[in-house]
Amino acid sequence: MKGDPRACEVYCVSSCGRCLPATASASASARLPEPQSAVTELPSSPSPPMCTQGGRGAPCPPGPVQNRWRSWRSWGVGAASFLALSAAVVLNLRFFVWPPSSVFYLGGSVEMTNQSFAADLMDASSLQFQELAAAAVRYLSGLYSSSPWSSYYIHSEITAFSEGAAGGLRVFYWSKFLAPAAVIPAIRNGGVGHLQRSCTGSNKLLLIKSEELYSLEQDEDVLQLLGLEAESSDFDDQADKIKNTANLQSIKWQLGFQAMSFDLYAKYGNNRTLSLVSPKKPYYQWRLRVPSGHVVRLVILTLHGAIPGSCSAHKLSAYDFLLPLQNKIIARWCGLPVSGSSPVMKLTSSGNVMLVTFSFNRQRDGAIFKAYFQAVPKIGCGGSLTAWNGTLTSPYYPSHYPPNIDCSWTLRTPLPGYLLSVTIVMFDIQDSPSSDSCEKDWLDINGVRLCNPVADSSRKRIHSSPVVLHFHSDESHTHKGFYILYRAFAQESSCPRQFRCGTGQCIPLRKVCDGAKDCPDGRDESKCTCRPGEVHCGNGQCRSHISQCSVQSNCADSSEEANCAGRCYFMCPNKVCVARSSVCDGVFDCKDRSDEANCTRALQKGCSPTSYKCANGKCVTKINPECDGIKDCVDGSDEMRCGCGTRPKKKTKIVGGVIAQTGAWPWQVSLQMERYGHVCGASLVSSRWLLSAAHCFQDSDMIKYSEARSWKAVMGMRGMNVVGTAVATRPIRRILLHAQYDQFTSDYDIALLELSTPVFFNEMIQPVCVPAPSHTFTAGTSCFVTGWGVLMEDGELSTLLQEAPVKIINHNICNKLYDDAVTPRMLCAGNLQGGVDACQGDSGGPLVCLEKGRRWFLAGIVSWGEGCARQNRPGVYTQVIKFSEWIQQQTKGQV
Ligand code: 4AZ
Repeated sequence: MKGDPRACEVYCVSSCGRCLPATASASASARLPEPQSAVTELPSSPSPPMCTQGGRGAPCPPGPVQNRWRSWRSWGVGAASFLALSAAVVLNLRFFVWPPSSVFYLGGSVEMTNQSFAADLMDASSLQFQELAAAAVRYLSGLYSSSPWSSYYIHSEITAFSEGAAGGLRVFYWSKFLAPAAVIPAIRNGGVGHLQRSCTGSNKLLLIKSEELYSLEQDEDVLQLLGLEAESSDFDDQADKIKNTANLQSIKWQLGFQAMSFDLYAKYGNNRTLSLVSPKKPYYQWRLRVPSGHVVRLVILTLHGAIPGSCSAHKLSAYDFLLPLQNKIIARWCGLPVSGSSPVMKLTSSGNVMLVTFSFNRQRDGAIFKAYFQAVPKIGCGGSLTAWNGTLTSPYYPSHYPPNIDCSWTLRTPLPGYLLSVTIVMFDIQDSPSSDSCEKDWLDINGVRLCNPVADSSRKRIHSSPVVLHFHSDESHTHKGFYILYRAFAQESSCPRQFRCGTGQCIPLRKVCDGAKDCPDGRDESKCTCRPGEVHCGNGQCRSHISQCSVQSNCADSSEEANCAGRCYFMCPNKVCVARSSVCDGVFDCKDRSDEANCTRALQKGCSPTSYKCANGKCVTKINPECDGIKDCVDGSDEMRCGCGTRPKKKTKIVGGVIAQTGAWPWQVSLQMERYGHVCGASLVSSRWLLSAAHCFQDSDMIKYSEARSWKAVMGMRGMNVVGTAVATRPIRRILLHAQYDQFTSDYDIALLELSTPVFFNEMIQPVCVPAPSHTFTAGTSCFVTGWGVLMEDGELSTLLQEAPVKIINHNICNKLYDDAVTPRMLCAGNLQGGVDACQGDSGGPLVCLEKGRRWFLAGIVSWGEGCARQNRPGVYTQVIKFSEWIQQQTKGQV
């Protein structure tokens, strides 16, 4: 590969053959086929012929190669006795001088970058094959002869060519060595560095770029398929067998060297067939090739007549290389009697070649094996996924995953505050021998490594976002892989604005680090790191102890004031302690309303919390005088900005709601992102401004929710993405988040969005009235929440706008239900029996109440809640009256 840092990879030499009492270095040099190293003129050791044909599966015609083979064999049998005799003599004389040597093989591949693949190179008898093979052999000899173990190198043979990854030509070869056992590890270990240096060399024909080298097992099949001899006195054994066997066919069978090879190439879009009918030979191999940038997919259709469980009877193997190397086996079947109409198995290679071999020890009749292969574009794996739900599979699932891959995925929820449930539906990967260590193939989910079958109880796990998965397959044996489902769900549904114990139990935030163990596992007190003199706020912050129970509330959630016992900021007559932030906030916390009496804060400036302040500074004590059709302020300011809150079109999901009539809620806005569609709701409050929830615009690692240009506002719409004539879409110019928004408590969950250009009002598009700070929405009043949010927890978004009637719930009652998580900036609405509520996707949308002047006022902004429509878990909204002044300031009075 061009610039590939892995160029010249060299792998361990790990196997050796039978030990021979040979004249190690002398013998090895004598057999070197290269002129520079030949000492004694013994015949070189060509491998027996492998019949390589153009892919049609025709029998190999007799020819010069076979003749050579015959002469080689007769030489071999004769030479065997000669060698045995001389070896015995040499052993006697020299055993104590030279240590015994072993034959071993390396199988490998190199890429010639200045050559390219051609059809002729699948035919070993072609001139082109022979020329390039000779050049490659010269290269290998040069490589080894300049290495410290040159004297152990015997020779190399080229077995196949394929398209290289770097656009060149890949050459597959094996090399033979004869070395004393003590030297083998040195070759194995010391070889790497040396080969790496040497393989940058080139000659006229070759520019070598990358190299792979593997040990070649002395497995009977491997030797036979490569046409290699078992380096031993086996000739004697075989001769014995011949003597005892009458049938010639059987003799041939037992002698081996009977492999037949077929070379096939499939372009993208073609299926090439492999079949074996009435096999006459003990070894068959198909060298499959596809264009570079593709992988081989082998589909095995039939595998008949096998003897179950017996690998010695026959076996079918698939390799991720063009040589039958043990460590490159993708899959192997030993006599599984499988057949039928559906594919038996689908395998995938990691590169653009695959070797399929079939070996028998007995001749069989009838169709044994049918398969086809095809080129499949190579896909990358892994990546970052941000979604509400989805699936994740091993590469090419349900085909077997390829060997030698590493994939990393990061799963994230689209919005913060959600958990991810990850379910393993199917898991079939190469087992590791020991269940503790996953050494072969494995899937790691957030640091937990899986490689053996997964128990049903462990299939589903809940994780916080992000979840990191890593899949590794080693270079051999692949399986079907895995199929995983993931789904994001609201964290709130387990512990809304509360602390979650290790046991899953929820406790109020204020009980965290309060010195008393509230969680059964003590987790609430386990990470209390405040310094001496500091107090722990419920949200995890540390604040000076002096501020506790003082006029200055320092914890964002006022939690430090919740346990103020005798040092209460404000004590109601009935001994209820009221936090500083709840005094004079417009909400009656004391039964006798004393916490809202005598308030001197700027907000009220001389007016009581419930009295309306006219533009001239005068107060009106009438409840909700604004826009009621009656002039209450002397300056008429209470009826001045009242072009809002009407539904011109209406003459007359939200969970548990109904489909809204066209034009029923003309201030309802859908906030959409280009890639994700509808994400949140909003309310139109003027021709230029929308109100929504701050939590809709919190960035995740993957998505910039805070970028105004990612959003568009769709107004005048009822059916999601149904673009009626009244529908208006506007890009967002800017998003103004409340500076005190706290994503952990959802306090100050409000945002203003400025449209890039003003929208024109019509009967489908109208602004809602923003209430004055003095406006009261009395508990028990029935109001409406609207939106396209999900129709049930974990359900789908609604396609038609939904409306649901919800009642305003008393602040104190709601706070009891939510363990004090409802701040003064929040308002609860719903039905304590459950059944009706806002839900995911409604966030940012309006909670509106109809006031006396038959105008609709924005009481709340959908913010949070524990699940949706659950009993005693009402919806929690941002209380708009708390932000009336902020809205005026931010929009410079445009609302
Ligand atoms: C949300 O996740 C959400 N039941 C909105 C409202 C509620 C719960 C969740 C209230 O957008």
